[in-house]
Amino acid sequence: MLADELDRAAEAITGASELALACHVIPDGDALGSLLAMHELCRANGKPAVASWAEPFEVGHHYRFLPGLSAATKPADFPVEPDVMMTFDCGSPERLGSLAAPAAAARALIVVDHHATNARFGTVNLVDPDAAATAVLVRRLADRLGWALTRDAAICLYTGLVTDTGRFQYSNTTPEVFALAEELSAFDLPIASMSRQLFEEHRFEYLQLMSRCIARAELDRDLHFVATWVTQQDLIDHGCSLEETEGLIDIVRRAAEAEVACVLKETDEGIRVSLRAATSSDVSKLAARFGGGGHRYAAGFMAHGTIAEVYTALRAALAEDPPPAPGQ
Ligand SMILES: [Mn+2]
Repeated sequence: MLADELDRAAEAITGASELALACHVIPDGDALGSLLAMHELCRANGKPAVASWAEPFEVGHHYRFLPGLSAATKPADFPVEPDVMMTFDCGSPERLGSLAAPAAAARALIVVDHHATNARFGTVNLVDPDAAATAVLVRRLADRLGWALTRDAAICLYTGLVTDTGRFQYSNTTPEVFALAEELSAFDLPIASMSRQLFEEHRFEYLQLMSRCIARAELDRDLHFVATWVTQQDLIDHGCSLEETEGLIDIVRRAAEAEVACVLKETDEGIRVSLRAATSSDVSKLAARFGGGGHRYAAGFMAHGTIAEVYTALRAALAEDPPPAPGQ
């Protein structure tokens, strides 16, 4: 069935006069990497294409080295009624932000994604929850199109692969992941500098903000739940952007006593909640109870109210179905 969808996607791409490419809001490494890889492959193969994501039209500090960023189109200049549109790493139309409107208006919509909770909102749904990253699906699609990879595309795809597998550490790190990593690494990728920029480098101001957030983190030993939060005042006090705090959850989730980890962030649109499961819990189900989604081990949602209100509601939901101790 996925082979059929690959055929249909390739057919739609081949027949398109222009492709309108988009990924989810506040793009992560896989969303940006998949989007920019496809844009680069379109360029290399003479297919007119535009690439964008909804406001805030910015990229996190960790992704600024990605080739092709400067060729992205502002969301305001994105086609209103695209002929063929493609979305990357996007589980639902809402995750497209303001680009949900062109997605709804497009003649054909190719959804390329690996979220199990994907709403299959395309006319073609290239959705494989077993794929470690959307980047894996972009590679398969390029193969089906007969499009050879370029070094810039390889850098973008590797970024998607290495970020969504947590540097080849999560359980989604399959033989296919290593096979693709091997193929991509043959393009003389700057592995060491990419690793530092993607995972290690932070501004000193962020390290200090992180220390404040870690200091206030709360561990509920009965619920096996650890949580902290970031307020807008924290960002002002430390001169940090919200995007910069993306990796905070990866520090919080290291608490050995916790099965579920959480970071709540105050944004202009509401409270953004990130969830992680350590071992056997499925946080995508928890996120879905609040209208969100994601993967078994990594999920999230947006909520109205204050941090305290959302935190209380989340704890109440967890108490109804308490997660086991980690490792059980
Ligand atoms: Mn992804």
